[in-house]
Amino acid sequence: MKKRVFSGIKPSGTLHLGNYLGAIRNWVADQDRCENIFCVVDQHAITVDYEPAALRQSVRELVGLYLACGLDPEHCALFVQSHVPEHTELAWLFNCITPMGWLQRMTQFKEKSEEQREQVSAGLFTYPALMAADILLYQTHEVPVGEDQKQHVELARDLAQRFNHLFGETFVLPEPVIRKVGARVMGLDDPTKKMSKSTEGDGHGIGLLDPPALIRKKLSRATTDSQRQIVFDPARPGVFNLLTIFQALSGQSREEIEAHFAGKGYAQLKGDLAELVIAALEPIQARYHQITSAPEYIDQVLAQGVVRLRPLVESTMLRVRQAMGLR
Ligand code: ATP
Ligand code: LTN
Repeated sequence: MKKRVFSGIKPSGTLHLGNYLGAIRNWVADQDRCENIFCVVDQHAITVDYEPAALRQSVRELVGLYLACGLDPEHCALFVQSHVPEHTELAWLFNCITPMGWLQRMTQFKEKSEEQREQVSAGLFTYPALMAADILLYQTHEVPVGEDQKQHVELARDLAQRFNHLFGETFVLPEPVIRKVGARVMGLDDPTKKMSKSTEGDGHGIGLLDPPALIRKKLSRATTDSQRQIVFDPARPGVFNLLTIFQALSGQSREEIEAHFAGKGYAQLKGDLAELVIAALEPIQARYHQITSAPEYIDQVLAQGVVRLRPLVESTMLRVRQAMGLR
């Protein structure tokens, strides 16, 4: 039996290289071996300040990028979270059995609530219960994500265990799947912070739709250091990040890459890396423009995803409602 895989991305801005290397690329690579469910988690995107029109636009862009990166609707159910209302129903039920202390420990909440000085919503706090609902609703075995989401997937697993203990065996216990290379791509402007869709600044991230000239410019300005040797040294985060991106895209070993750059300078590293990134993104961008020129196609893929998932959603929810005494 194939393992069932679930993952999702927030439509909170244009996807960057970190989202690609940490998440989507790995989903694509494993799609033949697994039963795949990939979601655009729009209800997670509304936990912080947002613009409704921009959200609507981002949802479509994200689905277009899923397809352009190589997710095949024949092998994957692709859908938008809010189109399956059971996600929020299950999230409420989970809210009622999630200890406050578990949520208070979440590092993403601590970081995001500091950014949202004006108003921190209750939704931002209970965000992991909704994420657990996304995952557990589909009886998921594996959740491929970047390093930053490990804590949330572990909370989902703990909740599944807690539910099974309180109400009887109902949920599969999911596991995070995190690749060794590319699971935490750092910002080009500040290599001590992870590359994020929602971080402002022209030189922060490389967008999957960035044109070649912009990619060259951003990389040429990436923060490095005043040393000379081009080696994988975690104590030198700028150079380490550039080399890690190089490793993820070239598939070469660290030794091969260090040998390639021996005796060369940062300008060469940045230039070679730019060409590697451009070559990786070019086919994605071409497919994206082709897919988005026929917008009905995206609607059709999304509708098909929801239809395919219905039986599984209904069978889980029936068991959950009965187990909790709601039926
Ligand atoms: P936001 O800035 O709005 O929080 P984000 O850029 O962090 O967005 P998410 O939608 O939270 O992106 O993440 C989507 C997927 O990409 C997740 O699996 C996440 O772990 C992964 N991911 C996000 N940022 C990185 C990164 N810098 N390196 C590797 N993987 C990442
Ligand atoms: N919280 C994740 C996005 C997300 C997700 C999920 C990832 C929401 N639901 C279910 C994997 C599985 C994030 O911020 N990147």
